[in-house]
Amino acid sequence: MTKLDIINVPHPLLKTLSTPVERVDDEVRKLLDDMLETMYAAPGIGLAAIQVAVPKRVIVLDTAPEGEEDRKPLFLVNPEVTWESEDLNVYSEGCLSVPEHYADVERPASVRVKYLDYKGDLREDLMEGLTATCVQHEIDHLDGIVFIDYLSKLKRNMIIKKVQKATKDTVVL
Ligand code: GNR
Ligand code: NI
Repeated sequence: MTKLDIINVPHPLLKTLSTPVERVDDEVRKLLDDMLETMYAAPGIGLAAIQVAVPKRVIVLDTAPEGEEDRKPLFLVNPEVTWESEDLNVYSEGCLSVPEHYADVERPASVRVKYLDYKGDLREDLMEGLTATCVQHEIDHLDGIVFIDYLSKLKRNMIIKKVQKATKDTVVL
């Protein structure tokens, strides 16, 4: 497995629409494996392929607490929300492409998601709680949306400036 580099805002790729995968072959599975390693190393609870500069509709999730015994990663190819609850949830979201910034985002509390799994089988699952929040955050990435897009232009621009400054100041030893 290979740990990949994560791109940060305002990278133009983070605004692009990712393309559906035609079939889950070994190349897609290799991408899923590398994304999982990258997500665990970050560490994060979700990752969309576009965050590692690959414009495919592929995401990985694992919302189990870090250090938990048997972690259960979810691999989702071509995910689609088929139902969303009327009740909403507010969660203080973060993003590996917007390091060290957090903001409240309101989303449906539960969603049903249709997707192809690691084997390429079609599945549909009900997701709730943090998993529901996270899967919607990841599907947004596939549509070129980052959580800061839900904030005011002023807040968004301030965060982008801070991320740019922080990454410019990073000295590579
Ligand atoms: O690691 C992550 N944590 C998180 C917390 C609240 C809501 C969404 C997330 S996803 C994020 C990893 C990431 O950037 N995925 O795209
Ligand atoms: Ni993110």
